This record gives sequence, structure tokens and C-alpha cells, in this order.
Amino acid sequence: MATPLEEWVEEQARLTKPDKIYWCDGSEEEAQRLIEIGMEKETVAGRPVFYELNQKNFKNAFLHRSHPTDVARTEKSTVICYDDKVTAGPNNNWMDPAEAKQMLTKLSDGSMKGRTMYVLPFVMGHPDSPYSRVCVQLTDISYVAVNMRIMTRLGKDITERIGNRDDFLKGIHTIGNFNKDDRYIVHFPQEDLVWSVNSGYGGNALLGKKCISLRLASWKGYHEGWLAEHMLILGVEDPNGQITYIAAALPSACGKTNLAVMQSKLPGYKIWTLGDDIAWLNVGPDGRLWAINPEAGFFGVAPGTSYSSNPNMMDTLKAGQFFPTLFTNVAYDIDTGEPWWEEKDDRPANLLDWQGNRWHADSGTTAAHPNSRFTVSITQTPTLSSEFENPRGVPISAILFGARRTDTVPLVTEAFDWTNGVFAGARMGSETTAAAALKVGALRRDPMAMLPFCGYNMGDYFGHWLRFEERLTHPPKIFSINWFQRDEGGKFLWPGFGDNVRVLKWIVDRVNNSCGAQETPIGLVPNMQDLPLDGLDVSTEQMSELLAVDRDQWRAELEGIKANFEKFGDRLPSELWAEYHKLQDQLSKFQ
Ligand code: OXD
Ligand code: MN
Repeated sequence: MATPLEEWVEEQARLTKPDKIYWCDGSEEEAQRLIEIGMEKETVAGRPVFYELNQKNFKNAFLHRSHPTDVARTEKSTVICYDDKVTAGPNNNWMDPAEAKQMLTKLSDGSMKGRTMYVLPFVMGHPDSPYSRVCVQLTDISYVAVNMRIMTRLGKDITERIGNRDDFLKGIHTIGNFNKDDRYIVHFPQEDLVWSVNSGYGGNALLGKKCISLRLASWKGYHEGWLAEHMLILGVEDPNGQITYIAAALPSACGKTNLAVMQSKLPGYKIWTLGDDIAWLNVGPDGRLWAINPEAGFFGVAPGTSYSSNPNMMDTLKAGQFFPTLFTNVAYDIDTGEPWWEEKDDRPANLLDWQGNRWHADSGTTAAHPNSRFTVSITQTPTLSSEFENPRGVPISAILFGARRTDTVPLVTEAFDWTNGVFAGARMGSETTAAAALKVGALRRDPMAMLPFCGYNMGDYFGHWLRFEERLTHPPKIFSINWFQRDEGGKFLWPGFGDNVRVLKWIVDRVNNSCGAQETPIGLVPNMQDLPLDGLDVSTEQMSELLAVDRDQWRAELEGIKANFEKFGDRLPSELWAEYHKLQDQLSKFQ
């Protein structure tokens, strides 16, 4: 008799009508075979799915060029379905579940004709973790199948584990015809289902990532008492060998991957990597907050990655051992066969751009797409934490909320307490990047860096965060960070990258109560003498600017925070309005 999984696969195949169905076993040989199929048989926009790159310098690395209109997450076509609109909240596009299914059924009818349906069984999180979730995604493109094997723990043992159960999370994905007007990424949190049509882009198509591990998981966490967050996880080892674990939320393309695999510029300090994008946070029996990374790979932004900004990532990208490394929409060096992107190193003389056309310096465009990406296994990073495979995760001592802000937000600020920290996350605004199909550089409110990923009403989400205080007998301290302030000439004031460890050291010292801080209306900022600044080319005036709280800028900021809070009406917890009024009051007295 067919299992519920087999029945579900058959049902989807009857609708999408693939030429054949292939059940992935997750093996290395299989990944190689799928890449060959992608190079020889399957196409995207009339071109092969994969191209081989220089195998000597970038082992096991392949290039993918996307459909030209399919280069970033499309928030306007990302939809959450509940019976009522209020549950989705003003932060989500909403549709009635029955209507959405009718629309998707139409768009998916015969959408896999002439293609193979790949069945991908995987687990998000360590298979032995009580926090992990078993999932199955269907897709009709080798690119997604190979990506998912890098990004998740995928294999036929998961099919066996599912057996006769029907409580696995389900993802249906079809590249369809790539028509951007019919592109939909639709979530049914009450049915553990995601259905994505007409896109092959990471966040729209690798359903284990944003769709399952953030949007569906945030809803599950709301009901089960845990948090699914857009956060990296790292350990900071001090010169005594003590490791402090930190989780940090930053919006897309704001440096989470760089921070997570940072090569420390502070002697005696070392960073250990556990994750670069998603954290699932549970309260442990010891009253501490424990974090696991549900993913197994990085889907990182290529431009800006180099041996000077992030040497550990460059080594990770070249390691390609048991997993291939995939590059999406980067440029191609015609002479060496290597991938290239802006700021990687000196620009090669002869390049193909991200669409495979000859690139010319006077074209006015970048050679690599600004949101070009790499997909690589986390196991290849030289800074992988020995705790990565620990099913229970790591205990978090500090939570960081980071934004990309030209001004207003200081380099680092510690919240006064848990509620004030939740307010710091809820009031976040950040300048937009190329990771989503939006106008780049505009300031938008992005609470906890979760605006595109919170699968339910953010007013309720804030309340959920506030309630953790009751259960956390040892709560992490909460900090705000901003690496992106600029001077009047538009130059970054802070060097960032490996020097960010200097800020992490201050955070660790604050966690250990081993240094003081200055009180301001928005929180506690460092005394300059407590930051380890030796060897740094930043003047005292620049440092003062980096740590300053400007009353007028914050008064303007209050307006933006208020307008955003008002959107949530009576779903916004009163505690956050109380924090807002406290800040307003403090600022009125502040010089
Ligand atoms: C990502 C994103 O790809 O946030 O991680 O867009
Ligand atoms: Mn992300």
C-alpha cells in the first residue's frame, strides 16, 4: 500500500505532469549526476542549467545563470494564507487559502511537462535534535535539487524516517514558465505547506530556507513556545579559551555571512561558526536560550567577498569536497574559467557578465549581478564550531539586532533589559539591499530583520518575544549594532569585517560584567577606553561620531517608529508603546 508521502507525490505529479519522477537519495554520486544533467539536458531561458568552472582553483564548482527576471526574492508575490487576514498581519500579503489553491492549481497544471520531478526528502536541523523538522520538497530543476542537498541534510534515510507518517512539512516548487507576473510563493502555515511557482531564485525556490525555516517555523514557534529567527550563530573564543555564543539578526545582504565566518583581527580572539542566516531558539531546562541552525550550508552574497574582507569564506568556496560549490549570476573570467564578482580581486581583462554576454567596462552595469550568490556546505568552513553537530545546539549569551544605517544608530548599544531589548528589535529600520526586488538604499522598518520572513501578524510576534522573559531565568543580553555609518563624504566610518571582533569583545565583556558603559536614552554605549582599538586606523573624532546618540536624529527616528507601530493597531503590545513613550521622554531631556 502506498504511504502518505507516496500518495502526495503521485497527487502532485497528476497535476504537474512531469515526464518522470526521481526520488533523490542525497549521495555524492547523485549530485554529480544531477550536475551533468544540468549541463547537458536541462535548460533555463534556453541555456544550460550549469556550466563547469575552473576545477583546479575552485574544486567541484559550477556556475548557474538564472532567468534574467529571476534574481532576488520577490516580496510582492510572497503570500501567507490563513482563514482570516488579521492573523497574517499588515506585514504580509494575504490570500484566502481556498482561492490561493485554486490559483496555484491552475498555474501548476502541466507545469512540469517535459521535465523531471525531483523528490527531495530532508531534515532541517540535526536529525537527532528534538528541535529538528522533517520535510519533503518537490522541484522540477536540477539546480534546486543540488542546492537543497548543500543547504539541508537530505537523504533517503529521511524517506525511511517518514515511513507511514503524514506529519512532514511539504513544499511544492515548479519553475513553470518563469513568468514574473504569475510568480507566487504561497504559504499555508496551518497545513505545513509551501507552494512556489515560476521562480528558481534561492529564497523563492529553496523552500527549506525562508519559507519553511522562517515563515512556517515562526508560526509553529508562536504556538509551541520557541522562536525562528533571521539570525546567524557564532561563538567568540577569548584568550582563556572561554567561548561565548551570540545570535545576530541583520537584514538580507547586511553582512551576516561575513560576521559568521569572520577572521578575527584581535590577537587571542577567535570566531567559531554555527550558522549564517537562520536560528531556531528554544528555552532549555536550565532557563537559558539555546540555538540551533536548521540549515547545513551558506547561500551567501558574492560581491564584496574577498581575501581581504573574508579570507575564511574564500577558502570555504575553494574547498569543494563532498559537496559541490554553486555560483549563481556571478561573472565568468574567460581566460581562467574562474568565477568573478565585484571587489573579489583585480578585474580580469576578459569577462562574461552574469547573463553570459561579453562585459565591457563602459557598459554602466556590474559584471556580476549585485545579488549574485554562492551556495556552499558549512562543513567546508575552516571556522566550523565543534558544536555544529551537537543536536541540542549552543546556549546564547547575547542577541544582536543589526541594521544598515548611514547615521542615527550607534556602532553598538546595549539594551537596559529584556523588554527594552525587544523594543530595540521592534523599532529597527534598515536601508534596503539588492537581496529583494525593491528600490535599493531606501530606509524601511524591518523589525528584528524579520519583516519579509515573519509568517504571522508581527504585533503578535512582538508579544511572543516579550513573553520569553518569564521563562528565561538566564536571559541573553540584547544589543543593537550598526557597522554602516558614513561620514559626510559618504565614506564608511567603521572598517567592519575582521575588526568587528572589537565590538564583539565589548559585548562579551558586558555579558561577563567586566566593563562599564555610558547610559543614554536609547541604551548603554561603550566608554571609548573599553573598546580594544589598538592598531585601528580610526580617529578619536570618528570614534566619538560612531558612538554618538544624536538627539535630533533620534527625534526624527521616533516618527518612523511610531508610524510603523501604528500599523499593528491593538495587536501591538502595550509594553512597546510604554518603551516608546519612555524614549520620547528621555530624549526630550537629553542634550
Ligand atoms: C537570504 C536573504 O538569501 O535573506 O538569506 O535574502
Ligand atoms: Mn537571509
